[in-house]
Amino acid sequence: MNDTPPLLNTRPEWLALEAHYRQSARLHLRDLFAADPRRAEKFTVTAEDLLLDYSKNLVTEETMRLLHDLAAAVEWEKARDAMFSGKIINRTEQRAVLHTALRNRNNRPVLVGGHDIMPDVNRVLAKMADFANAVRDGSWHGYTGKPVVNIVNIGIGGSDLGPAMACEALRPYARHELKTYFVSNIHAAHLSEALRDLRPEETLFIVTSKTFTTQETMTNARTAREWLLYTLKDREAVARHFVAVSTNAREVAAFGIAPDNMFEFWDWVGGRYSLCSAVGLALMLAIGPEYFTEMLKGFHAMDRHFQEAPAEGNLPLLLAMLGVWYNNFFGAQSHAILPYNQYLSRFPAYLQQADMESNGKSIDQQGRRVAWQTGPIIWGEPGTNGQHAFYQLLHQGTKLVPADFIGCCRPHCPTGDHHDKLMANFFAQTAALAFGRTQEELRAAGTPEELLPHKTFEGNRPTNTILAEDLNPHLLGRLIALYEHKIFVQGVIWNVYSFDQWGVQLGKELAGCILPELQAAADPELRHDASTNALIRHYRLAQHRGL
Ligand code: G6Q
Repeated sequence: MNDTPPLLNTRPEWLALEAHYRQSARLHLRDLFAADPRRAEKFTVTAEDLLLDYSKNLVTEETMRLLHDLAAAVEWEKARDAMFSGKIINRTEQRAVLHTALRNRNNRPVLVGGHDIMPDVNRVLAKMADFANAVRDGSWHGYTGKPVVNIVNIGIGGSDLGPAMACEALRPYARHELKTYFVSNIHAAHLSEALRDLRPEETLFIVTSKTFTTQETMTNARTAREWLLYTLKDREAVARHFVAVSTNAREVAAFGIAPDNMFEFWDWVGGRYSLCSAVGLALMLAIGPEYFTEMLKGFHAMDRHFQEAPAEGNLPLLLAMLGVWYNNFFGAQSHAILPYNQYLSRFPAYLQQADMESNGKSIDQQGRRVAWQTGPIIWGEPGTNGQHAFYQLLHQGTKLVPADFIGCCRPHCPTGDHHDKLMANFFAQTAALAFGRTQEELRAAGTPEELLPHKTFEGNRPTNTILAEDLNPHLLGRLIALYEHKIFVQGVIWNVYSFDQWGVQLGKELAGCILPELQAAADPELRHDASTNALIRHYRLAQHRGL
């Protein structure tokens, strides 16, 4: 039996969308809204208090039908079920993809190679909770008997961005006497600035690394260990001030971290999908096990929604299809994530990794070069800051930038009327982007003729509005899972492997080769290209001048 799927761009459903695009490219949101008073209602879906209004997109009911046809043709439901059931869907690494098991709150068995992984998941969660409670109530203390007041997570990429983003997002739920810091960059400034005002005897390091071999993390961890021992002077102190989150027990022990102080996870958890695993330890320490569990329940609720909601109301599926519409038919190169919530300031950066490392691929699952666009460039900043920076381009530039506006109805800081003002901007921006301002409107308002072209807003800029009641742990879980599953569906449509990341290897290997050349006492023989050779020589000369 030949199970090679047809090329995406030869599928009849794809060709139908291309034809539909040619017909609908001249549509304007002004006309679409004028023609259908029920448009907003028709194109709004909810899951609990999470509302998605996608009516300000350049779509008609026909567009949505055709997009659903495409999703059905690639059998997204079959692919989803394969992921949830633990099939080896990450074939280039021969791994199952089971971040959903980490928050499987109904505890139904999940089998990997015939072994139910739920007892392992629950055992590690319980161990994390015991540890978090002990640190938070002061019964875990440092080498000199002092309680921990500083938590420093040392990790990078998937071992940093999730807990760093979530600690910021859930700051109102955190214990304020415990300060959390995240050190990822190998630039020594990151570690030294974080440690500048900290006292070693009150500081706990979490070395978070799936492999425990990552250059940046291990270099930072070793420097942190020296910093600690410089003051505490006894290697035994390491056991009270360092814990590890890893899959590599051997390397953890070699570093001097006691096996009891290692929180394990498994190779079926991808780095960028690992927040619900022990990688979330810094977050659990900050907000406590109860709120952490609330977040897991939120993830689980969205997992269930993704599995059970009908296609027309399935939020991750809808976001995925709308993204495909712009990415593949309108030629949009990027997608903006614009949270109107300061606590979500790291959310765009988090999604940047989740999306771009997952779907930034150009080879399909059969090893052929794709002839269609895959993952977009993800970027963004919190509103309203972005309005005073890059929104000019969104409103009047030559590029189409679809955007997700994310906001909450209730504030955590009910100070004056800040929140109403924030949200007035939130609603205003999507309306301005969609409907613009016409020359007739400007003329009627007395705008001088020569300024008319400059002050005109064409509108027709597509946005999704994602609105929730308030930013709590449960919502954060749902929001992250919403995007995880959106990314998953897009990977299925584009027929790429979303759970590997071979594209990060080459640079790492070359850096490994260049490092000894930078450090050699005598001028090394350089065998790179002319540009890289010259740059290395320049660097070495500058270093010597500085001696
Ligand atoms: C994420 C990637 C990557 C990874 C980092 C850190 O999906 O795999 O960002 O998380 O390279 O790796 P370690 O956790 O092994 O240090």
